[in-house]
Amino acid sequence: MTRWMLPLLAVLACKASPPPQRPTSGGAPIYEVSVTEKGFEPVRIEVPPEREVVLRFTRKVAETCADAVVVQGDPVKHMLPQDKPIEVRLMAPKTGQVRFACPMDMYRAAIVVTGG
Ligand SMILES: [Cu+2]
Repeated sequence: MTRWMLPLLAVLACKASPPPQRPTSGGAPIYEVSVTEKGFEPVRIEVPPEREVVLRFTRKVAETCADAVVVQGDPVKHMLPQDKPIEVRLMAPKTGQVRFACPMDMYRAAIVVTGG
């Protein structure tokens, strides 16, 4: 290593930025949702208005009828294989909530718009 490289390395080291508060996927905040024996956890996820968000579902139990998730306004039934995170992208409305549930509509949860 030559002498002139040392200041350059110092500059590069300083450019390391702190990690974001919440992990993002293409700029959209990611919210973790687990599927347990109780169903979806958490059942209420507060999100900012009019913003694309990502729900990352991880099914942690083998025996559950929530082996898929249906999101209000989304015609696709998203299969949830065990222990494999599945990301579902959706748009938060201006106000109110977007519900999601197992295909039988037994386990229910929702993203709820708060603040601004
Ligand atoms: Cu169900």
